[in-house]
Amino acid sequence: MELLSRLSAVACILSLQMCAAELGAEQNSGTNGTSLQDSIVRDCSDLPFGSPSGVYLIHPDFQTPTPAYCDMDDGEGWTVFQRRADISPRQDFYKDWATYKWGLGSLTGEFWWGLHHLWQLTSQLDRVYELRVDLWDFAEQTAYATYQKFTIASEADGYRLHFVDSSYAGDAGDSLSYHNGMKFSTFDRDNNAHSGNCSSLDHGAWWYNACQRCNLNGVYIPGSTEPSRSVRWMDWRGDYSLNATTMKIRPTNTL
Ligand SMILES: [Ca+2]
Repeated sequence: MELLSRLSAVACILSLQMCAAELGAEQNSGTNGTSLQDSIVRDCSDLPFGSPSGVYLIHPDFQTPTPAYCDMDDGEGWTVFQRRADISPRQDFYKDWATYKWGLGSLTGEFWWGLHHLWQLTSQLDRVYELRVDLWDFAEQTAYATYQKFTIASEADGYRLHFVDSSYAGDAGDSLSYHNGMKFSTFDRDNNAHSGNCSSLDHGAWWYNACQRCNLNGVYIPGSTEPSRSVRWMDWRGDYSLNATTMKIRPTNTL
């Protein structure tokens, strides 16, 4: 029963039909104890093992079908919420609060998924998320960083970033802990600790403090002479504008 429902859910996703209610009715009429909650694909980890990477409809709030890019390459089902890459024409990431709330770019290219969706997904009480950041430079070197119990607060709290202190692991260096506990800032919403607006100063949108050790939504400018504005991760390459980045989450089920 559960397998059939899962397969049905995937069929719904692949045909981009909104059939969550139908699946829920089917599940609720069953006798195997599963619930609507179990049948909904909330994040990419709910997709069947072996699903290919790509764009799927997920339901971060259990009901609203929301397109998301799922990285299935390691079989873990990562929900990707940010990607920078060497793609032309360039996606402009210097956008306002409303744009960062709902997302920008193309899910198959460069994009920001949306703070609203991130808040919905990470505010679930029964799932905790690991954040993974992957970085690429122009010499084909890569590095990564992970953080545990990643959450984004509500819009009323400025989509504040939080993860467990000292939970950094990886080989990229810890450039994100400086931003832990900060609200998100855009050029039209100064939520940072600097006297000016870090978003305007560093030409990006981020959980700026005063101001940053990483700026992954900065300006894509290889060889930049304006390092603070570039797509950088200070503790890996310093003042260096990166070739590519991704940010993604998966539930770890360790409350
Ligand atoms: Ca400020």
